[in-house]
Amino acid sequence: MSAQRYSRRAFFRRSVEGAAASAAAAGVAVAGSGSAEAVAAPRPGRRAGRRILEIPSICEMCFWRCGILGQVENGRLIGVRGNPAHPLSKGHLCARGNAGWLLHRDPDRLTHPLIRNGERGAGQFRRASWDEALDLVATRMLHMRKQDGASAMALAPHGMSSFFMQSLFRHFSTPTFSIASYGQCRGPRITAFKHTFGMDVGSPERLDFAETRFIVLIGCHLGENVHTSQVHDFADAMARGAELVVVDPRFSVAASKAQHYLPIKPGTDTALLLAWIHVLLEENLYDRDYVERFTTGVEELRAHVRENTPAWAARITELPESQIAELARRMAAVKPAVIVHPGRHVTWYGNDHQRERAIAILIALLGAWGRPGGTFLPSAIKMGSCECPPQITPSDHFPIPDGRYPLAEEGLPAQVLLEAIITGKPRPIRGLMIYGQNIIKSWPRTDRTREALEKLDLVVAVDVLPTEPVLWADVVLPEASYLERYDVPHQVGSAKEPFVALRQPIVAPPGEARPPFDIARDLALRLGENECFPCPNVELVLDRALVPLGLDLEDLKVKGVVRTPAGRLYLDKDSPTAFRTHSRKIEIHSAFLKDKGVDPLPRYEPTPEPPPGMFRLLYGRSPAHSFGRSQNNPLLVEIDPVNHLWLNDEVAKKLGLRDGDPVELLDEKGRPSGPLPLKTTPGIRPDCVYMVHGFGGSSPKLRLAYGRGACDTELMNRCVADPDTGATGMRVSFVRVRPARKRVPWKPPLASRRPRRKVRP
Ligand SMILES: Nc1nc2c(c(=O)[nH]1)N[C@H]1C(S)=C(S)[C@@H](COP(=O)(O)OP(=O)(O)OC[C@H]3O[C@@H](n4cnc5c(=O)[nH]c(N)nc54)[C@H](O)[C@@H]3O)O[C@H]1N2
Ligand SMILES: Nc1nc2c(c(=O)[nH]1)N[C@H]1C(S)=C(S)[C@@H](COP(=O)(O)OP(=O)(O)OC[C@H]3O[C@@H](n4cnc5c(=O)[nH]c(N)nc54)[C@H](O)[C@@H]3O)O[C@H]1N2
Ligand code: SF4
Ligand SMILES: [Mo]
Repeated sequence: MSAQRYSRRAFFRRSVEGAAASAAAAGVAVAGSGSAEAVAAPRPGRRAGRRILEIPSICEMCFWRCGILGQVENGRLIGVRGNPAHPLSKGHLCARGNAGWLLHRDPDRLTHPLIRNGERGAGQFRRASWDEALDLVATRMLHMRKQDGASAMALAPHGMSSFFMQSLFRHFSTPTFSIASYGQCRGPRITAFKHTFGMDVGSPERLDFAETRFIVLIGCHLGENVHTSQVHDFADAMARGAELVVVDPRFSVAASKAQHYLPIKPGTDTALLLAWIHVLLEENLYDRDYVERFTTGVEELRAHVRENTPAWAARITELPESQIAELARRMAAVKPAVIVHPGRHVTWYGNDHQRERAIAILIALLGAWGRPGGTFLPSAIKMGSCECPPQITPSDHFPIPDGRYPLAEEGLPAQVLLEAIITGKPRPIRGLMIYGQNIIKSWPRTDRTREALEKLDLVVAVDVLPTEPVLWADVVLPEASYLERYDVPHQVGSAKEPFVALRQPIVAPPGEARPPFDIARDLALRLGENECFPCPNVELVLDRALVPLGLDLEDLKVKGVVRTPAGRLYLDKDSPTAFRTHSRKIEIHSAFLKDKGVDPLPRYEPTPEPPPGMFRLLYGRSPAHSFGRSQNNPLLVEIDPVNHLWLNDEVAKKLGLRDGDPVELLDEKGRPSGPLPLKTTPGIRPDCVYMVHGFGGSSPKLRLAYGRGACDTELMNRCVADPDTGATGMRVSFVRVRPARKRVPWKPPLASRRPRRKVRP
């Protein structure tokens, strides 16, 4: 079945079928030396006698990593469905997960190593052999290390497949990593929770939707932000009668389900949180037993928030004072069964660590950490030490100049990396390997990113598609996609049913694309890092890692996922009080932070306002897309072909713009965005506009993604780093709106209308 013949109806039917046909996993059998295969049960609408093998693996259309069953007929991948045995998907996949298999046969896939033969950035390449490409990378890396030291080669990794390359870089050099999942995503949350509770809230977040009575979403737009099981858990909690507060300048899908919608002034959430904390303390509504037993520093907090009254917060947030106070009381009435979702993409205004600290402290005051209906505790999973590659602790760290970002704990902030490339200070960085991260679309200030890319002596891209940063590479290494490779085991202790799942190849990669272990090991050998990968193949690595579970790779290939024993989910009165913080308590006031020169209690820091005639640029997710990585998928493009610009309807009227008009945005330097259709609505505040991130592709080699809609990142010519963690605050750019000068080049391209192209093997 080709992508072209795949109608939208069939697509939806597929997801419905997927949920229903849970019997299929029962017929598990091991097939010779190949992958484990299950024979699918006969399905309605399918020709009798078709033999479809189902191979369990893991989705990577986003980082939730649901369980999939890859369906193979006569050696060809014909689809995927949710693995009913997998705790994160329970037989369901979202639109992206269902459509993701088309990546395997995307006609624009990278299939051979490439070496640049034009200007840097022009995307002109010639085909090369793996030997030639890896020799070139290794020679240049060795040369740079000799000339400029061990931190001269940096890595920008994202996603599971980069694990092996990260290990190699730890062996080869001072790890100079800039990781999107920290710097542009969860960093301030990870750090804030670590310094409050001794650990992060986890991924998946350990939120106890099954027992909760009250949910607070701050920004976090569940329903548009889709993580299959979390959205299901959220919907179930609502069906059971949980009360929902949504705080968002935009009337999101979640807001439409809420009893209490708070259209907050952007960037002022910390003030709201401090006022809630104030009410809990002043009215003695917090969980006193819990706070006394498990926490430290509440008296300092009490003094600290004395002035942060609901009236104070009302002026800042532009929300009603009475509503602010009342909501704190309602939360307190059902504590500890309250989820205050810490959010996931939290790098907003550059004061984000303090906002996340305020959320963590609110959770502590409600006694909701480690308690039913709040947050449950993680379970430990004992895995083999993955001796191959052996994990080493680096002896050196890349220095961050001027004592900035004292809490930058996981990698180098992007701006420090770029500064070092551009200025050579505090140490020169001359090479960059971009591994599964689109640094052109996911880092603001694209001009600065491009300037840095121009300066480098070596740019290597390891990717599956010719996305924007790939065009800047000197050497392109095509990786096998998530459907075509093994990765390290996916161990999840932060679920109520902890588990270990396997990503395994469902089909062979196209052309000469190679799996990540092979790429990293072959490069390691060329760099003389022979001890980095003592195992000759990834199967052996996985076998060793699985030993403590009493499993070997063959078992896990068949099962796809195994449950591991759950630990204690909740704190109780006999629980030990030792948390993994410096004081062994939940740190409301943190002496450690104070020592580091960081506010020991959260403080509200205002963010600059848009000048007259301009709007703050806000962005979020479409349920049918993942950033830019889904934009070349014909089924997903059919569901959601273009992003819209949300603009307040009264404002639109004043500007003479109507719903559906093609508009464009101008950044602060007057540079226009791509055209996109206008959505006028009362559901957004007048001071901001909103669009979905990921559209507006600028790589002509991605034929479906190219030039469709507008790219939020191209408009972000400001970013404010969080002073504590260095994470990239990106809701600080302002834009103007005007009618589009160019026609909106958008025709809904039914997948069936997509021009037929030769599909490479
Ligand atoms: N379908 C889909 N789902 C995804 C992803 C995807 O690409 N596609 N990506 C996944 C990833 S990696 C992440 S990190 C998450 C991100 O998802 P979230 O953690 O939900 O991200 P946010 O940035 O909090 O959510 C955007 C919302 O914040 C609102 N907002 C903007 N400014 C403010 C403000 O100042 N205050 C408040 N209170 N709200 C504000 C916006 O209006 C919008 O509704 O989504 C994940 N889920
Ligand atoms: N403007 C703006 N910037 C943002 C965000 C935003 O909402 N707006 N969101 C932020 C957030 S929360 C996040 S998590 C980041 C996400 O940032 P990224 O991870 O950079 O996002 P993607 O667009 O998915 O880009 C991933 C790159 O990896 C490639 N890729 C996909 N699969 C594979 C694979 O299996 N192997 C390899 N080697 N490569 C692969 C894709 O082709 C693409 O080039 O962006 C952050 N930056
Ligand atoms: S939420 Fe969707 S895209 Fe993300 S892993 Fe699950 S099925 Fe895949
Ligand atoms: Mo993210």
